[in-house]
Amino acid sequence: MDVAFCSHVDDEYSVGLAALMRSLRQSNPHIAIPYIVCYSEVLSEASRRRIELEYPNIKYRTIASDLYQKCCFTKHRDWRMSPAFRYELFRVVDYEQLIYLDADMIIVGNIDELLAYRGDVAACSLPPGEGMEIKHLGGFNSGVLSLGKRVRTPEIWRKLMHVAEASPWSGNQTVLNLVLKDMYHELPSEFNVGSTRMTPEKLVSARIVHYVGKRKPWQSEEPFGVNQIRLAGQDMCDTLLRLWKKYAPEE
Ligand SMILES: [Mn+2]
Repeated sequence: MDVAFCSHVDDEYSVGLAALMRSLRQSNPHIAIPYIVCYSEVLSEASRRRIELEYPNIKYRTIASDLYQKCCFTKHRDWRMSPAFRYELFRVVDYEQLIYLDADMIIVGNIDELLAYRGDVAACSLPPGEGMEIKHLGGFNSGVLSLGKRVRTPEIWRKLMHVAEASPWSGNQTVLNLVLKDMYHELPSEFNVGSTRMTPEKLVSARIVHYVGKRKPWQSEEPFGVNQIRLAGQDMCDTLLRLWKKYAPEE
């Protein structure tokens, strides 16, 4: 099977990726395809050990961060890793299909359907009202992306960079949508269920839970932001934190 997973991490997000990998192995023990872990500049030995304990087939790749210096973003969020690094996916030419997963996710159900997809772009659609600049246009959430070989080309990469450098955007999701929205295949929503509008019903049917927002579950001093707590409720946030901790790496 010429398919690989891919995530982008720094030393902090490696904690999220370790939990994601553990949840992947527990919910889908039959899956051991290559996992490309991308980082910019350095990834510590401790981070490497943390993820290598959780997944058997890791391949490291450095991000050519210099290429993305001219991409700027609005200040609504303090991005630790540049969101522009996501465009680097379009410079990975190996593998027929590349499945990108945000490191702030937990896999709780079978994902064979996601692995079986072959085509240009597959993603879950954005819930109505979400998506910052594209909230009135609709589009896809860029946290889970299956990208075929035909879209990982210098032409598409240049198109993304052209849009990315033209204006300060809220994140990469807007840019990816502006370039790729017309060709995307919609995955069932269970493959990327955002934490902010989580309900008990959605959680039961979810295959992938996405801890969206500024705060992350491994940031123990404040694992959820006020917006998340207001929208999902304190009880649901407690449930989501317990779920994440089931897969958290031992520190
Ligand atoms: Mn995310």
